[in-house]
Amino acid sequence: MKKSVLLLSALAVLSVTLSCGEEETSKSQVNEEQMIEEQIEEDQMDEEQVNAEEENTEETVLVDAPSAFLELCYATSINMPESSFYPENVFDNNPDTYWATMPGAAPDEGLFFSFEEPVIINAIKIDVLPGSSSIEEITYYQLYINGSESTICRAVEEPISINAWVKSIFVRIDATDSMEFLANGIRYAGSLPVGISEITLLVINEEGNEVPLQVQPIRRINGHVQASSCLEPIEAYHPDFLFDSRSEFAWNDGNQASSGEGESLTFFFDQAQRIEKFKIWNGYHRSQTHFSQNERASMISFGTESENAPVYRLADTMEPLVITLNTPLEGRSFVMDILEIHDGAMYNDVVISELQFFNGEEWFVLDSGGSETRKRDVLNWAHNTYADAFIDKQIFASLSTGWDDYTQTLVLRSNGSFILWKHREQDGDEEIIYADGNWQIIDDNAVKIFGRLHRIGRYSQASYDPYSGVRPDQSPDLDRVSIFNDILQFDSCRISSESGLFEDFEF
Ligand SMILES: [Ca+2]
Ligand SMILES: [Ca+2]
Ligand SMILES: [Ca+2]
Repeated sequence: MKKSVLLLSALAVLSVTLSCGEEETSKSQVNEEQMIEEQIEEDQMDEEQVNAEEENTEETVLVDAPSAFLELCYATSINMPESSFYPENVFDNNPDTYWATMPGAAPDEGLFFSFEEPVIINAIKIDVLPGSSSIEEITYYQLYINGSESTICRAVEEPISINAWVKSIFVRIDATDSMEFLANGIRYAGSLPVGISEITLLVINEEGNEVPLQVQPIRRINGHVQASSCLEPIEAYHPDFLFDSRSEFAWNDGNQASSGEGESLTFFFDQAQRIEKFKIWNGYHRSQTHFSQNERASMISFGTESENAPVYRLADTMEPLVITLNTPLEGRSFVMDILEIHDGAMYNDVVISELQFFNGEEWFVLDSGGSETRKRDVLNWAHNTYADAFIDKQIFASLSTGWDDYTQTLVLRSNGSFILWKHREQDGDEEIIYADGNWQIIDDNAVKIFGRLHRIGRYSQASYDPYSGVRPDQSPDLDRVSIFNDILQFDSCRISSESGLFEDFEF
């Protein structure tokens, strides 16, 4: 609870009304009507674009059903084969398809999605998979609406009230059916995945009725991407990260001594594609610090391999940029040449975080299937080391002495990402550490973690009355995001931080 209170006050930027099971009054009717009119237009466009050969044809939207395009959609953990368990399965109106985590992965895993334009969402209904011999059941989850944390909700069948403009939602799994609430160790020690079959977003349609929003996914097209160079370790900066829907994972050029001018990306699709526009998350979106310290592309060319490609200028912003091509292109391969860059304050690496293409009807990305190969390599390594005990599992540690209390969790995932969270309250001072990013193997007893470190601290003394729940000054004394790395040493029962970032985890 302390965690929720502090995070809410420190992180909440947008005011969002959210409650588990309670109804709230709605927002501006005018805005709703405008939004619905736009959605109707989108629906009519979609209706014209129905292709009988494409899958999901039977779920194609009715003319009067409000719809919205996804901008990003990813899951922090995906079971293999990944193509069977993609997060988009929660939006296909089919209860038999679902997103599932890697076996044993549950607490702190989640599913993120954002819309191109904010949508007024009345309520959200999340259908978790019931427990069985092959599935562990989710019992509690937490919603982050537009990045703001809400209270933890029990996984029930009834919709949860939202009543707000929604740009993004992250559903974080908090607890599962057979989880034990240990003070230290792996609290979900089983080896089953958890899953969600459907997420239904309820909106008000033109007639004033509550109806499900038809969510339009980003299509995945098979192919591969080749970069002129890639920073080591490649598994942390791979060009596949251009298309993983995670804006904080990016491709970095590999020539550290020289600028990114002259670097290039070539996109190969298994079948010919039409491209009218592309959307680019230019620079490193892991944090504002990552963005400014690395290079961004300022001028690029984009075309098919056989022609003189037109040149486009890119603004220096963390907002995604939509570039309409001078002439629509068709082909199986396309080249993006980086001609000029915006200087990085620290590094000579040009970075692009995310790319999408538009074919006139829908947005699509390139799916190489490479993440599964990299995941299998990590699992093979783990199976021969003590890491086998904790890979993909949340490790929990806590201590409470009255004057020094802490809680911390760590997940090292087989997909090469990690998340570390720590809350400490010591003699009236409070500090939260939130770190995430990539990790790489050093040897059979050590890994290196690196990425973003967010520290929030409040060091006021006796002025806080814990019973009032209100602080005299809500702004934290420390709120800093930095680039960091650390070495984690591990053996058969313990993980330690070389830099002292966290207390030892035991498992
Ligand atoms: Ca489904
Ligand atoms: Ca990415
Ligand atoms: Ca470079």
